[in-house]
Amino acid sequence: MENETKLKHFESLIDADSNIEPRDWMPEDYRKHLVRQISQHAHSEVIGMQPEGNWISRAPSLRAKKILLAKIQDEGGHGLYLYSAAETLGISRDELIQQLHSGKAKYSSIFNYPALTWADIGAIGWLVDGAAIVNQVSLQRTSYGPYARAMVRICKEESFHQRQGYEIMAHMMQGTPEQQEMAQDAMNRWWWPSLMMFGPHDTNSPHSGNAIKWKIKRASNDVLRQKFIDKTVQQAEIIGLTVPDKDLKWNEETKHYEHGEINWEEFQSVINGNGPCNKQRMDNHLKAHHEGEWVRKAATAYALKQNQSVKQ
Ligand code: BYC
Repeated sequence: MENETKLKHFESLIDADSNIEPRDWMPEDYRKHLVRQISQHAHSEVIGMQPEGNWISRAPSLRAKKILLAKIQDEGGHGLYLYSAAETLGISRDELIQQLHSGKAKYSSIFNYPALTWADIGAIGWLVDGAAIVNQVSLQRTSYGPYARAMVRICKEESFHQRQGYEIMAHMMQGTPEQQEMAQDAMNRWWWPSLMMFGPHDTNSPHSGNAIKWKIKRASNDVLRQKFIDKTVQQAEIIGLTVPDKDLKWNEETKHYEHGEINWEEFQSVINGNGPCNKQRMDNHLKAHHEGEWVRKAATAYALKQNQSVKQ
């Protein structure tokens, strides 16, 4: 087919809400857009294991430790589904990791903040996974088939993650004044970075135009952020936590909460490498990558040997 006919076919699939599959022709810009977004998403899942991983050995009970371990392993699994989805677009895992190490590929700003107390583990599950679910539920209907299918399973797991975080916060709010203070402090530190996870306002989001046109994004950054705020403020009230936003107020007409302005300078500074933990996160990733080299080599050699014996 001529390129123009191929483009028309691609557009007709998008218009009909059909998935684009790896075998289908797609515009180069669509492919690149997906590689950027899916790899950023995969890197976020894997780097996101670090703030929580730090607390496995300090979990306050065996039950809490088992739940945290399971959650962190889930995040590693999410990274693997997403790297596989990105690989269907014709880029290798090695190249994706190289792009992360060189700084060409980003990961979510949120994982550059430290987890200082056990209450932070509650706040991460409740707020960070809570924000991630709102975004990922909408991505279950994204136009690229392998990405949409990965999201279905990821969302089921994220919903357990969100509940375990909320349970920790609810528990602490029923505890001693010190525990309540710890929970409020974690809320104060994670609230604003969680809102930043949805990305810049729609008017400042350079990728949104194509993303909406190609149905990669099914809802805009601001729409998803608002959805998260509306449901989370009510959850905070139920357990007695205060949202650290003096401008937050319910608008009876729109039936939404209005919120104060996000500190976009902080967001830009964090995504440009200057957050409190950017260096630590990348150093840890590089170290684990180098230390795991022998495993990758052994796995590749084993796969080659298996292939040879099948051919013989
Ligand atoms: N952090 O035009 P825009 C999890 C960048 S992990 C860093 O709006 P787009 C979990 C953006 O990349 C779940 N950078 O972009 C794991 C772009 O820069 P580049 C993570 C950000 O792509 C472990 C520029 O700003 N979820 O749940 O249309 C433990 C302009 O932005 C961020 C995902 O990855 C950010 N927050 O929209 C616990 C969801 N926001 O690339 C939990 C998938 C924006 O031109 N991703 N930027 O250099 C998306 O839905 C979209 O990519 C975004 C941004 C909404 C994040």
